[in-house]
Formats: sequence, C-alpha cells, structure tokens
Amino acid sequence: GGSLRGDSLRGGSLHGDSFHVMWRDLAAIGRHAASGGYRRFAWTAADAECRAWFEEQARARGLMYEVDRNGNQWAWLGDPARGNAVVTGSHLDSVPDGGAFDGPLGVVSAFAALDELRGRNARFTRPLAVVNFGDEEGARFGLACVGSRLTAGRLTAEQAHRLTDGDGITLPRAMEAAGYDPDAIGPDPERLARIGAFVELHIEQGRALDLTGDAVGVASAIRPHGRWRFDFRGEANHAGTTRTPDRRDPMLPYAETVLAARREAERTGAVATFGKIAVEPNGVNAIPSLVRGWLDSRAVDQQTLDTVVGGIEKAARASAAAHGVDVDLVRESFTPVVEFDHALRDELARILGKDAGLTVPVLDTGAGHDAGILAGSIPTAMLFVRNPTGVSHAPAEFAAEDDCVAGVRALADVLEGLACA
Ligand code: HGY
Ligand code: MN
Ligand code: MN
Ligand code: MN
Repeated sequence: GGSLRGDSLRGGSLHGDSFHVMWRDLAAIGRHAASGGYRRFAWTAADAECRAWFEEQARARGLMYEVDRNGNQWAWLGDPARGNAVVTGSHLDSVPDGGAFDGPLGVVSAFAALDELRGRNARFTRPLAVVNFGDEEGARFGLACVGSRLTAGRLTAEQAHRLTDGDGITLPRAMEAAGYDPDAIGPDPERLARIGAFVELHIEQGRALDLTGDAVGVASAIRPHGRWRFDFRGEANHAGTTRTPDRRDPMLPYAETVLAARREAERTGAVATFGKIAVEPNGVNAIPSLVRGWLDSRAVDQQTLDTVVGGIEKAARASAAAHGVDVDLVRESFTPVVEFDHALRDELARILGKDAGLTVPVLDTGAGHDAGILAGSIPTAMLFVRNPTGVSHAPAEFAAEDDCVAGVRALADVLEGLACA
C-alpha cells in the first residue's frame, strides 16, 4: 500500500479505473482546510454536494435513481418491484473533522463493485441497489443513523420532527431547505420489504485486521452503545468578584463526572467519552450557569454498559450535590447489541475464502452503522477493510489503496455470489 490520504488513491487491479476517479472527485467535497478533515453534516451545502455526486454516479451508469421519503438515495440496477433485492452502500455524511473513509469508502466501493461485475459480464438474477443513507453520524441533530432508523421504523415521524440542531433548526426544516418534503418523513415498510439482503462495506475503526494481517474481514456484531446528555445547572456570576465559597459552579461536577467516566471505563473494560460540551454563557470572565456534556458509552454487553452509565450518573449526582448544582440526565439514544445474520455472515466468509482456501476473520465492533439498524429487519452483513492505525473519526483515518481495492473485489465477489447466476 501507499502512504496516501483521502485524496489520492491509485493503482490496483480492477476492471477499469472508476474507483480512483470516484475517490478523487469525492475527496474534494467538504474538506476543512485547516484541519484536513471533513465537515459533511446532514442537509448542509457540503452534504448536498456529496448527494449531487451520488446522483451523478447513478445516472452515469444508467441506474434508476431515486430519493426515498427520508432523503436516502438509491441507485437501482434491475426493477426494485421484483423484490428480494441485494443492497449495498453506506453514508456520505461525516463527524466534525472526520476522515475520508468512514462512510464514503462503502459508497464508492459499492459503485466500483458494480462496475467490476459489469466488467466480469455478470448475469444479475436479483435487483441490486447502491444506497446512501442520510445523516448516519448524527453530528448535527444528535441522533445517529436517522435515515436508516426511519426506513426501518425504528424512529417515528414525530420523533424525527423533534430533532433540532445547535442553531435551533429542526430536521424537517433542514430537509425542506435542502429541497425535500418534510411531510413525507416516516417509516418505509414497503421499501424495506423489497430488500432481501443488505451488505455494508466500511473501513475498520480499530486494529483487529492489522493484527491478524488481513485486508478484509466480516463483521459478527455491534456492541451496545448510546448517548446521554448531562445538564449541570448552577449560577452565573462575576469571575473576579464572587468569593469561592459563594459559587455554584457547574463546571466542577462536570469535571468530576468526566473523571468518573474514565474510572468506570477502566474498571469495566467499557469505553466512555465526553466529546462534546456546551457552556452558558460561555464567557471567559463569568462563572457558567450551565454546563452540558454529552456522554458516548459502549460496552461488550448490556449489563456492563448499564453498570458504567449507572456509575457515572451516581458520581455526577454526588458531585453536583456537593457543589450546590442541579443535574439532569437524558438518554438521547440507545442501540442494543446487534448480531448480524449468521447465515449471511457465513455465506460471505465462504464466498471470500473459497478461492484461496482462506479463513476470513470475523470480528465485532464498537462502532455503530446503518447495517446495525437494518439488521433488526432484514438479513444484513458487513465487510471491514483494514485500517493500519485504527484511527477513525479524525483526519488521520487511513486505509492503503491495495486494501481498498481488495475491499472492492471482495464486495464484488459477495454481490456476485448473492445476486448473479
Ligand atoms: O459513532 C458511530 O459509531 C458511528 O460511526 N455512527
Ligand atoms: Mn462514523
Ligand atoms: Mn460510518
Ligand atoms: Mn464588568
């Protein structure tokens, strides 16, 4: 592999050069010059550019392009009405200053795999689609996997209508501003019923494949995870004149809660992260009135996760009381453990291992995915592409070009095995 970042992948052995061309074109969209990371938040201008790129890819290939009621984009080869479709794809939105691969690798690889199959003169026996699910990261409205949750009926229209970004703009208003019909938002059982299998390719967000020395692996499960919001409310006052004993400073219990989260994580083997914070009034010379911190926690099983979050909550309440501060805790979202379909997983492993007589690594992950949402409704599987540093949700996220090409070939093999004669 080369020492290449998001904007320059070359070489490899696929039918044609479409992967590299797509990668180059997409890499230019939504990049923040100072950080080198991507800011492609749902229903913003950068997101719209990514979506225009998707539509262009669909049309250039003569695929039937459509946007569903929840803003997810679809590119169909074959008639969706025939049902039992094989769908592949991922998402194009990003976390703040995210890497180039999380999401886009799955979408670009999906189109490239289709090109590869056409290059192989494959005979398709099932309808095939490439999908771009909207707002996977939840960077703007706080809830991850909004597009796939709506499709699968795991989020109601009413709940979606209440989602609000940091500027007070609701999800329906944001979608409307982007040119979509906010009244259409809602569960999409008919669409779901046409899908026979969903396969999402994704960059690995840890180093398991690097340790086993494999370019590609298959997912077994997604660990339970969720987001909790802690609101610490004290009393704003002058930073220069308010005597220390007179203060009700919410920053103190917040700080102690962050330390408690680390302690709980170390004690249990879970992970617990405060990565986002809002302070009011956010003045350098004022004691805050409010500190709002968002906890993201994930564990190997439900019981461990409950223990960790329970421990953090207990510490937050004790510390808040000691400092004369009020604390409110809201669980903003939660995704239980996901076991991917065993039969599909085994079929993937068989397809990928058959030529080389290889055993394909099967691994679980602490990262959430649209595939994890759909897995509750339809047979779903995931392919991971090696990430040599394990860095993700950061500009340094990286996969070698040879591994990306291996990922496309693996996805093409899987699609051929599932959807071709
Ligand atoms: O945060 C996550 O795990 C995901 O990438 N949405
Ligand atoms: Mn992500
Ligand atoms: Mn992702
Ligand atoms: Mn003053």
